[in-house]
Amino acid sequence: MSFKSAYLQQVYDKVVQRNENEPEFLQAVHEVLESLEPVVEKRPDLVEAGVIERIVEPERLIMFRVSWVDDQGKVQVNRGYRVQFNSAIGPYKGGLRFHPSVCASVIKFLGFEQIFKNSLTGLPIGGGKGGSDFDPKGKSDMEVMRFCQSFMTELSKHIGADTDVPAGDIGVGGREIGFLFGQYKRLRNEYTGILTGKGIPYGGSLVRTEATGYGLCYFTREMLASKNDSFEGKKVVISGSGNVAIYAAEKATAMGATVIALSDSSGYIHDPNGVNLELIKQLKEVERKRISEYVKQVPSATYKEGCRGIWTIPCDIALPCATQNELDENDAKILIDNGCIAIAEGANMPSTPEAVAYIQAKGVLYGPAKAANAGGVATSALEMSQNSIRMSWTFEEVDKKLDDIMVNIYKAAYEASKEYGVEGDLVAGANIAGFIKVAEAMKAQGIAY
Ligand code: NDP
Ligand code: 2IT
Repeated sequence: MSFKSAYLQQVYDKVVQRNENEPEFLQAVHEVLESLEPVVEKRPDLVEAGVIERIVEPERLIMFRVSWVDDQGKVQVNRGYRVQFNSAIGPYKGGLRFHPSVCASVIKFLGFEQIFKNSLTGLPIGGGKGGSDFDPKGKSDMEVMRFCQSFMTELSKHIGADTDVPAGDIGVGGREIGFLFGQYKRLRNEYTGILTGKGIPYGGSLVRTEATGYGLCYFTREMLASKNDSFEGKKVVISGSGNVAIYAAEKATAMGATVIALSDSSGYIHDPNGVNLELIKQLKEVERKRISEYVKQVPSATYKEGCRGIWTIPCDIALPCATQNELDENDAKILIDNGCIAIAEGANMPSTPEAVAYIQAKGVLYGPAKAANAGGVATSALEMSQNSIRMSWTFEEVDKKLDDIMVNIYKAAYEASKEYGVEGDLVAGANIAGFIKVAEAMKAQGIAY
């Protein structure tokens, strides 16, 4: 865990001291600081402006009580969070995650990653993230509504269309965004683009639902094209079966691949004929059922308990789209031994640092999350633009913009890796390209944040 630069070591040691019980946050910071070694050499002006010390400390972390009443009339209490990490290049922007594992460390790692991801999109959005340890699983629609209303009652004091614009993430989809938006409007009597991922009838953008998964495939297409290859005829394994996984599967299929496996936190399905996506959407998006239900309707497919086993299925391309640290070094070894040629991340930080090092050492194509999954937030920024001008663009227009943005992110990450002497290392390239823009803005704006 040591850095070549004594300066970076000192910055990191201080981050550890301040945040010692936050492993996910430290993991995310360590990865970015490692990438910044050549920047420290080349840009003493940024070091002098203290940009690196400042960027690892959130501008603000809000933590609040969310109390609500369940269907039995019993009072429940959850904890809510919003980290407003960096506003150098635009209003804080990033999703809300509702999952029992949510804690300050998880929210801070996600918010920190979001700074660089949002910068890479080329759009004017800063870094933020939020959520709660509330578990929407098994809750009725009315319970979810009451929770969302209570959550927004506090959150509304801290956000705004030009200040901080949340969206969805794990456990927060169209239903939750609708309840959150309704409550904001009720409290403020204001109809503004305060959230993204809204329904189409009330200010949402076409393609936002599909954007992260589609964008991931556009990015992966660029990686494959660098080796004169494509999705055509490839076998693809995708973890998760939520928003990102479903639309990654849809686009990979449209590009000529066969998606043979999907999972949830209980287990995974293997369908060598290619998963039936209409059925998956019905089970997951409409009925909110477990993925194990799939094999009841497709007897030729198999289901196995435990989500990690999905990486033992031989495939050409693996797209982790569930959660952090879901793919470790051993999983990476199995994938690569079985012939996998490309791994691109739909989830945030799904691969452990050891897995990333192994994949890169083997020369397998690797698309890091910050770059590969930036299509969701990029399309959120397009939703903000449409809300501001009170217009809506067609599906084709937004999809074309998304595709262009993903191509540009690939180029920016590749070019930065070349310029800083690590050609082809997209982890370093994405971190550096994302960092430089934010750092220049922080330097220009003076030292108070
Ligand atoms: P969803 O809630 O729609 O789906 C999450 C999926 O991941 C579900 O299949 C869920 O299974 C599985 N999952 C969640 N937690 C775990 C866990 N601890 N272990 C195993 N499986 C788990 O979320 P999204 O699809 O929106 O998000 C997936 C990932 O993509 C996250 O890392 C998110 O941060 C990232 N992301 C999302 C974007 C978006 O626009 N939505 C944009 C960029 C990144 P189960 O139902 O059993 O919990
Ligand atoms: O991790 C992410 O980029 C998201 N969950 C999407 C954030 C957004 O504001 O659309």
